[in-house]
Amino acid sequence: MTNDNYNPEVGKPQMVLNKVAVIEGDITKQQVDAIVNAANEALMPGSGVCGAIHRAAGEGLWEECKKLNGCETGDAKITKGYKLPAKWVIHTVGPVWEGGSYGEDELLAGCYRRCLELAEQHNIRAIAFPAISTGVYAFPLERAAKIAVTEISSFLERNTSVEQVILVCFSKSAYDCYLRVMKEIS
Ligand code: AR6
Repeated sequence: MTNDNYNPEVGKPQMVLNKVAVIEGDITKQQVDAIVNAANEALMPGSGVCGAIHRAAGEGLWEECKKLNGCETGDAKITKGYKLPAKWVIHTVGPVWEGGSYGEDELLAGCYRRCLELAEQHNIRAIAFPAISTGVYAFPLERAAKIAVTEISSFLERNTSVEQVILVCFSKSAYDCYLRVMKEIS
């Protein structure tokens, strides 16, 4: 029997979203191959998640970051994880929120894409992301979460090397927001 309504694309977002988990927690504690750092263009130890990652990784991380010549907004660079449980840290620089008309959405999408490209190049199977730009850089959380989930699922649709993506939320409200967005998009 043929089904004229058959569409192989239906269900695909749901399938790739099975590889995405949302948790509330501290990214520095994640037992994954790589964690993503919401960094600054100088790749200096800062506050927020960046400060926590540098503290947990130890001096070696900052020594390696110094040699990388910084990182542009929307781009990403990779280092070792030093004392972290994760083998790698992927440093990406999210945009500073300036109202939304300065290419912030596309820059943030670029962060997720570049991190996942680096993950693919380094055979990273499990990767954890914080909510890039949503702290000091003040990107609205729900808008950022939609961009994160959209970019991650479109990457997972065309790439099978990354098997697990963990979205690490640092508060219950961020966790609830991500879950809402995941439901909307799936
Ligand atoms: N684990 C997971 N998420 C965390 C953690 C943690 N340990 N700590 C904070 N968050 P932010 P940005 C969340 O400010 O907005 C730094 O100084 C936090 O609740 O760390 O991209 C850098 O050096 C928020 O939702 O990064 C840059 O200068 C999210 O991580 C600048 O801040 C991102 O908040 C980057 O700002």
